[in-house]
Amino acid sequence: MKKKITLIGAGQIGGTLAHLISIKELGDVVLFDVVEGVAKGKALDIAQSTAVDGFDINLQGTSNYEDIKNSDVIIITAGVPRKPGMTRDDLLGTNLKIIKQVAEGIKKNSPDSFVICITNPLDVIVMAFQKYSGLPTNNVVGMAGILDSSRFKYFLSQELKVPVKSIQSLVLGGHGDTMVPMPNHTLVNKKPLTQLIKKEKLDLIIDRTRKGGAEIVKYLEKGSAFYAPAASGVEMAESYIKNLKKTLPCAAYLNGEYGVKNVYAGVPVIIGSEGVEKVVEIELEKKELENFKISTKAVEDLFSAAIKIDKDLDS
Ligand code: TXD
Repeated sequence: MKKKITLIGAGQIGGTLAHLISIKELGDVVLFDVVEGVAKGKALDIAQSTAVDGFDINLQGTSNYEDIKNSDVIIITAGVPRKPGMTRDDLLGTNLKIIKQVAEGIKKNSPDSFVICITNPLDVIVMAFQKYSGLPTNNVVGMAGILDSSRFKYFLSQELKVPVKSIQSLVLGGHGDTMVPMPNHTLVNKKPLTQLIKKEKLDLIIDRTRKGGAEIVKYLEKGSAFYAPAASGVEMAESYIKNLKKTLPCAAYLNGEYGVKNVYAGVPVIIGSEGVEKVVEIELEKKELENFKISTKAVEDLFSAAIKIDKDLDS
C-alpha cells in the first residue's frame, strides 16, 4: 500500500521536498499551501517530469485540509523565512500564528500522522505545534540537527580534504546560535577529529556552522536555505516510512533525558515506524552538557516569549 505524504507549505523547501520524495518514490504527495496556485502548479510541474525520471507516484496540489486525510507523514514548512539581518527568533510572532492554524487543520483531518516540523524558530515552533495539536510527542519531531550536522561535516570535509562520508559527527541542542557541534564525538575515517585539526581552525568551523543559515540568507537576499533542509527532512521521513530505525539528530521532546524536562531540543533519536522510538543518551563531557543546557535554556526562554504571545500555550 503506497504511503501518503502531505507537505504543508509549498514554498522553496516544500517544493524541493515534493521533488525529492517523488524521485525517491517514498509515497504519494499532497502539496498543501494557502496559495493554492503554488501548490497546484508545483505538483503539476513535478508530475510532468514523471516520464523523464520514471517515478510512479501521484501528486496533488491543494489548499483544502480535507485532502490531507489519513496522511502517513506530514512535513510542515508553512511560514515565513528570514531576511538578511534577521535571526530565526525574529520569525516567532508570524510563524506562531501560522503553526496554530496548521495544527488545527492536522488535528481535525490527520491526527495519527508522523509530523516533521521544519518552520523556524524550529525548536519553539515544533513544541508549539505539539501543544496546539495534542498529537503524541513520539509523533511530533523537528528537523534541524541533521541540517546543522551536515553543514558541520561539509565544512570539516573541505578543511581536511576528505570525503564527507568519512566523517561521523552530530550537532545537538537548539537550532540557533547556541547549537552545540560535538567535536569530541566526531570521527574522521574512525580517527578522533581533535587529533587532526588545529583548535583555531575548528573554532572557525564551529562558528561557521552556527551561522550556516545566515550565510545563505545573505547570498540569496530573498529567502533562506532550502536544498539541504529538504534533504534533511526527507531522511527523517524515509527512516519512518521504511522503519529504518536510524539514529538521527532531531528536535525531540525531552522528558528527563540529559537532565532536561518538558522541552524540545536537538538530540540523537531513533526514528522508525513508531515515530521517535527512543532518545539516545550519549555520554557528554561536563562542558558539553553545560553547553547543551545553555541551548535548551534558550529554547525555554523563547517558549516563554511564545506564551506571552499566545496564552493558549501555557498548559
Ligand atoms: O533547519 C531548519 N528547520 C530551517 C527551517 C532551515 C531552513 C528554513 N527554515 C524555515 O522553514 C524558514 O525559516 C521558514 O520558516 C520555513 C519555510 O522556509 P521556505 O524557504 O520554504 O519558505 P517559503 O518559500 O516562503 O515557503 C513557505 C510557504 C509559502 O508558500 C507560503 O504560502 C506558505 O508557506 N504558507 C502557508 N501554508 C499553509 N498554511 C499557512 N497558514 C501558510 N502561511 C504561509
